[in-house]
Amino acid sequence: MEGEIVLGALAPHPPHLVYAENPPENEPNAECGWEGLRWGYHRLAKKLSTIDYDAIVIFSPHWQTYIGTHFLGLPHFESLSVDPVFPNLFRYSYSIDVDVDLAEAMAKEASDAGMVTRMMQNPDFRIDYGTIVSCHMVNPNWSKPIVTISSQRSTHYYSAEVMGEQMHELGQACKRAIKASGKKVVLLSSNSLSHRHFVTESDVPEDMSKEHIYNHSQYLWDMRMIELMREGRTREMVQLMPEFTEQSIAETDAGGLSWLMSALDYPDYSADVHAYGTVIGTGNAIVEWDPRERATLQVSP
Ligand code: 2X7
Ligand code: FE2
Repeated sequence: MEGEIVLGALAPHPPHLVYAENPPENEPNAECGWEGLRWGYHRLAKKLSTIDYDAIVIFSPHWQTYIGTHFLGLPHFESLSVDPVFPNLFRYSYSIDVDVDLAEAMAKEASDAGMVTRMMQNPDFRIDYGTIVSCHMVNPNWSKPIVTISSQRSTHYYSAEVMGEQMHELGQACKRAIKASGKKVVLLSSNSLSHRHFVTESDVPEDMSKEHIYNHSQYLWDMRMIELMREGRTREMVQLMPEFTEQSIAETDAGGLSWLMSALDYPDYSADVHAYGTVIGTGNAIVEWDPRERATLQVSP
């Protein structure tokens, strides 16, 4: 049977969200915090628990590779992940299974299409916190294998336009590999939207009286992008991506959201926004695309 993408989501990764959840894997403890975003994630996780799927494929800005796109390429990784900027919030013991067959198939498909790819086969490789935070929030019991795809930094070597073109090709390649695999796959783009942030932390990190968007123009940009998602105008959203990325220093610079839109064939159905909220001034949206919506649109008169 042909494989399929059963769900796609924008799944941001501020470590603050895991910190505020207080799971046993994370050492530091919080009193509370960022409830709007966390409850949004709970809704997405609940939806996911009702869906039959084999693996999660996640694109992370915090695994930066400098020559080509890399894929996790060993069946298991286990270690302690400490956030380099927030070691006070995130010291997470992980034990992660990888769908290596799927990873290899995606790498081959991308490489056949002319992209530079590589499998990560160093057993001591430390999984990035973007992968861990987003995967924890959508599936806290880690019941499914994952594949992480790295960000190859074209935005900074070349331009946001070049990154957009490469992510279009990578998304299409991943989609072809998933179809050929016969598997049901969930795709996550792990990134914030606008990304200017405060440079000092309050004494109590979860003090929500200090949390707000960094500036109004960032907020307007985030709302513009979310509006296009909600209206199913994702081709326009992708066209705006270079300007958005530059003007709000967005984490879309890594390419994940463009990759996701391409893999989903640029949804023209409405996205479900589970939450929008700020973390140290950055804009974060938890957004779901359910491809069954497209099928519904096609059969309706
Ligand atoms: O990596 C991040 C991020 N993208 C947003 C907010 C806070 C911390 O880390
Ligand atoms: Fe980040």
